[in-house]
Amino acid sequence: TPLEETLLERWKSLAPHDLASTTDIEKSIVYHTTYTLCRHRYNVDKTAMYSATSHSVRDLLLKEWNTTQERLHVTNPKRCYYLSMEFLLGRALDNALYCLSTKKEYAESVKALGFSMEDLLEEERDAALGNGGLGRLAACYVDSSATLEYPVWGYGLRFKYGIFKQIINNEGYQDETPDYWLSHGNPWELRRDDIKYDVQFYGYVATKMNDAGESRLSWEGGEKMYAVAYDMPIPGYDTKNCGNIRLWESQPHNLFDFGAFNNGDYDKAVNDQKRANNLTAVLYPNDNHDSGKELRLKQEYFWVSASLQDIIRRFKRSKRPWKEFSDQVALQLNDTHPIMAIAELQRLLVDVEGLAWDSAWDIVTKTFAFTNHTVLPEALERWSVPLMEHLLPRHMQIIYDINLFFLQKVEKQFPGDRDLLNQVSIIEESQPQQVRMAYLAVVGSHKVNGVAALHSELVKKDLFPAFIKCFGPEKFINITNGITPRRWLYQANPALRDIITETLGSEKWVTHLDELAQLKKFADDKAFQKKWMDVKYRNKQRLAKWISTNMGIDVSPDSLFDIQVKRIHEYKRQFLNILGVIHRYRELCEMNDSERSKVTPRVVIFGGKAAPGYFVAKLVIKLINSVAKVVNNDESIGDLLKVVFIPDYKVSLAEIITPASDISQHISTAGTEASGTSNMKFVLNGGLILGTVDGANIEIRDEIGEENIFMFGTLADKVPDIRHNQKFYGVLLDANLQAVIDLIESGAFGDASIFNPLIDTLTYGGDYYLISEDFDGYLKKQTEVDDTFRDKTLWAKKSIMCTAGMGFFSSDRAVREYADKIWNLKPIPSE
Ligand code: B1H
Repeated sequence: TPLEETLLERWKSLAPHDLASTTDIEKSIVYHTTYTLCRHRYNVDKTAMYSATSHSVRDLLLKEWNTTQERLHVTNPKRCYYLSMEFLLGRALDNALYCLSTKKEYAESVKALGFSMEDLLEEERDAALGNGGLGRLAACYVDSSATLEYPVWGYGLRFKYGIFKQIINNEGYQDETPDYWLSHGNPWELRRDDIKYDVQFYGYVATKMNDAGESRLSWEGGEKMYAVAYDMPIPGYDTKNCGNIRLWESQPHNLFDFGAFNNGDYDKAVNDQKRANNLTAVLYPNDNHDSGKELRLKQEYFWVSASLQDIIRRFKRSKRPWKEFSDQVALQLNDTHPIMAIAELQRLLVDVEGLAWDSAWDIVTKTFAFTNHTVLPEALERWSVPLMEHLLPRHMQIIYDINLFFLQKVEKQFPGDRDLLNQVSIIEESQPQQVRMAYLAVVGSHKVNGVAALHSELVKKDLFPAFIKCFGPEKFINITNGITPRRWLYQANPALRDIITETLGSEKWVTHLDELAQLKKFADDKAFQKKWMDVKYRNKQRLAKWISTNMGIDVSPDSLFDIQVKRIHEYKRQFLNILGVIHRYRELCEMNDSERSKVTPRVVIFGGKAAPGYFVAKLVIKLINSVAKVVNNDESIGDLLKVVFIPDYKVSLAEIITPASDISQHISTAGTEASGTSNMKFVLNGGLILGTVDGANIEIRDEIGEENIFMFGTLADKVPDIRHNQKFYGVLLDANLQAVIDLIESGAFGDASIFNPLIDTLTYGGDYYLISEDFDGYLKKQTEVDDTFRDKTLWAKKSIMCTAGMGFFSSDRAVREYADKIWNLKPIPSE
């Protein structure tokens, strides 16, 4: 019940704004140490200090969070909800300090209390609730939405364990340990005990009479769990607007099953509890791969059910008629994972709210839009019909009906075209039948988008060709990914940030990234080039120091830093990279001193996790580490070649690694990497790219100029024919590649038999990722990289032109495109 008007005034006059202010930071930190953490001043360590400081900063954020919610409550605008299984946020403190423009003040206060801000920042655990690019993209989009003052909320799951921690063991293999990121508490989340919904599983469908005496289908019985909300405030940069991510945690419904207990079945009583606690315990660690596990489907439904209940409750408060739902709500489906939301909204509208099927379906299709992030067949979710019937019986019926009505429409439009009906059916006629989730998304959404220009073409051509016939091409659009310049330049690269601001005369570029284009004027300026390359050098020193401290390997910042950090996957071709390294090592071994003196010294840096069950990917990690061991200990090679595999690659490490690259590699087989976003981060930080004609590499080339990027490899439209021919005629390995394989097989990097399964991927049944086909082009480009790097002036110019051309790749631009082309959403200014 809302408070009366006079009481509201009293509440307002008592609002404790003085406690959440920057006037007395030290006091606020000591207050939180004493009353939030209950720590005595004799007992304050770095961890406690980090926590107290974060709570103090959180107060500032919550003030903005509250006024933002009040503003939205009063204006009641259309809102967008971004449904994403993953949010790969990384650390929050540094970002919040910058967004609130109070880093300097906090650093001074922390110092006055006897600590260093740098130390405290290192205390924070990454929020690693994601696998890779897809989860990090969601994090960049909520940053931009908050900054641009769009009323956008993210909805996801509060996993107790994020992506596993990667350890490289003594033999050079990947081991996994759980990431219990909440072990020291999490000051950045707020548990909302009052925001709690029932979520149902299993059971059966019954026919029931509603109040109007009509018969309705109803989902009965089964098992219930609670979803409890946790909010994470998302600061906007240079605005008083504050966004939000709402994450659901599963909880037992009946805290204790007294019935079972009284019957003496203590195990059963505890069982429900255990099951509920398990549901949101762990993030599935597969990138670009569908696990097909029942628990995963349960997680997906749990999350979308709770989110929709929350969204509908908010909508109902506005007292608007249902037909206005899509004027108030836009729902963006981040890949196939939340697609059950389509069937769930239809169920809630028809079964629970009593709408007619057609009116409900009209609302559903006007509300949802779907982003596809991959064309790899193994990543596209399909759920078996028997599993779905068991877990979500009513949804299965609804999906059948959605399919039936859709196919009837297609039949009317194209009478007698049975092939077409088979091609677009949501149900795949296999044994057992499968629900094609991506097809359900296409049928249930008003827009479908890919994430880079080439990818969006492939989505139309390869994934959904038959749907173009049914819906027309306008439904399928492209919105090229973007990254937030706040985290990926402003925060990660302070030295570059400062010379950009100094040169451009203002910080406008931080929210208007196109302003970077003005740097082009200085690309030939010798003094500016020197400043620019000095910054790069310092960033390389910072990374070299990290590597030396944490891995005991010494690398020289004078070498060319060549970096490939991303999930380990065959399609991303880290294998090609390490085979190239072995080729380089072979050549070095054969050179005399005079030849060696002309070589560009290189440090080849790898990083990334392999899914725990992905055998071949894990073998690539082993090969990299075996090669590193030999090369790094070959004294005759010295600094000419070093190989480093940085363990446990994550957002906070990316912030140190990205600014330190001379070259980074984005070398996926053409047509496989939907977009890539680390490519954008490296180029934004003045790093050059060695890449294939794939994903967003293509648009980066178009923006920065083809003279500033090293590109090679087979084009996407040639790939299918080459694969086809290989199947028939076999693979004739490139001669240099054969020599590299021979070296591995000679035992130069340890027991060669271990690597057989890896080497087999090049020959048996074809070289699916075209490593042999692209090997020669790759080596030639690498030579060009070496030669170009020796021309310091030319390299400096290219590096400046890289950063200068990256305006387009801001996530601000991407989010604006979503708002204009899909969500029909307007910003709600905070002032
Ligand atoms: C991307 C995924 C993905 N595409 C399934 N697809 C997953 C698929 O847990 N699962 O089941 C997890 C992740 N991730 C990436 O999305 C693309 O590979 C990148 O190219 C792209 O840049 C990124 C963001 O669009």
